[in-house]
Order: sequence, then C-alpha cells, then structure tokens
Amino acid sequence: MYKYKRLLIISDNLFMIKSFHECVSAFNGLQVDYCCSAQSQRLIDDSTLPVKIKALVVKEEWQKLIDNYDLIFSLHCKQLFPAELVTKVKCINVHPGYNPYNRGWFPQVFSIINKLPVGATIHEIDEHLDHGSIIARKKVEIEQWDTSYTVYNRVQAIEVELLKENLDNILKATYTTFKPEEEGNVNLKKDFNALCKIDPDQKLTMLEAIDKLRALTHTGHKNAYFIDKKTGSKIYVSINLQQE
Ligand code: 0FX
Repeated sequence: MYKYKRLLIISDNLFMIKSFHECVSAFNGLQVDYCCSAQSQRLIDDSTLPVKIKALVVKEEWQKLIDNYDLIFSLHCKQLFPAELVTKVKCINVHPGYNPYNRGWFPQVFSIINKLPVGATIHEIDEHLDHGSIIARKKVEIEQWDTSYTVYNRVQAIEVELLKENLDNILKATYTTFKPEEEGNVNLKKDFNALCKIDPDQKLTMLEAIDKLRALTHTGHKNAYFIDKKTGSKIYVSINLQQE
C-alpha cells in the first residue's frame, strides 16, 4: 500500500519531532527512525521524548542513508543535504516559510520586515536551499501587532496541519508537485545576525523601526541590540505590542 516504508526523520526541533511522531503513529507497518545534528545533544538526552534520537552527520553518512532508507524527512534539520543524497533517495523538507519567499533562516523575521508572504511549505529537496518542487504550502497572515514569536507559533501549527493533510499521499507517492513561481530570495544565519545589530544612527520611519523590533522580538531569545557607548556593552531591545 505504501511506496515508502523505511523512513528517516532528521530534525533539530523538538516540537516538529513530537508532532511528526503523533502524525505517523496513525500509519501501520512503517520503520521510522529519528536523527538530529550533533549540536542538538539536548534532543538525544531528552528522556521525555517518545522516540530515541541519534546524532547524524549527513555530509559524512549519506551513503548509509541511501542504503537503509527510502524516504527521508527534514523537519527543521540544521544540515544541508548533499546532492549525492537527494538525487538517490526521496528527501522531503517541512519548512517554516512560504516558498520561494524568504527561503532559509527564520522566514517570519524577514517577512515582518520585507512584507513577503510567510507560512509553511512541504517540498521535495533538491541541491539548493528550500528550493525543490512544492507538494503543499499555506500562508499565514501577519498582523500589525504580531512579533516573530506570535507568527512563528501560527507557522508551526500550519506545518502540522500540512503534514496531517499530506502524509498519506507522500507515503503512497500519490502526491503531485508544482514548481515555485520564481527563484525567490534566501536569508542566511549571517543575515539574521546582521539584522540584530541595531545602528543607533540609522534613519527609519517609526513604523519601520517598530517592524524591525517586532521582527526581532521572540520570547526566550535576546536578538536586537545596540552598543552602549559608555560601557561598550550590548543593550538588548525587544518590543511589547498590544491590540486594543
Ligand atoms: O527549527 P527552526 O524553527 O528553523 C530554522 C530555520 O528557520 C529553518 O528555515 C531551517 N530550515 C531550520 C533548520 O532552522 O529554528 P529554531 O528552533 O532555532 O528557532 C525558532 C525561532 O526562534 C526562529 O524562527 C526565531 C526564533 N529565534 C531562534 C534563535 C536560535 C530567535 O529569535 N533568535 C535565536 O537566536
């Protein structure tokens, strides 16, 4: 019934691992293994997780993956898959962005600023970042009172919704795909890091400044900062927005 029965899930995101496990539990007769990057040691050590997670270095161990799996899911995996892997095994990415816009790092942060669409996308992986044929995608609206955190929570809910809607077709290989309408744009970790450094002399309208700060406001993270001229230390900034 299923074309793909030997699944590997590679993820560095706790929420995505738990959500995928919940979705895939509804399907019988599958072998499902879970891996993460070495940097995600906390996932390997997490005894509350319903699955065992092993560390994996994709660029070194890809041949083993080709030999042992027929479908690989990247669920926010912080490693790039080499061309040798993606051309030999079906690899599918669940991405917290609306491809092809703001591909790469933390899409909602950039969408709050550049107003490009954001949402979630399930797509086949090719050798380029967040680039392959799209299986399904859905937009999330950004409101004027949103921060990175509130948008991201909605994006994750949509990712799970898309997984639930498409997993059966993916396992049976009965899904259809379409090409992204354009190449879009890519943001890397260094672009996010650059955004975090606030230039006190930059001229912006108030709304542009609010957009920048809300794009960098994410509960649990210190992002935007400027340098205190007197002490040389970083002063972190976040913003609190409330709709009436
Ligand atoms: O797992 P993930 O949500 O996803 C990220 C990329 O956005 C995604 O495009 C890529 N495919 C994946 C491998 O990595 O990342 P996270 O759990 O590190 O961060 C989640 C959100 O938290 C992020 O969208 C913004 C916020 N955040 C995170 C960090 C580490 C911050 O605001 N500041 C930070 O320093």
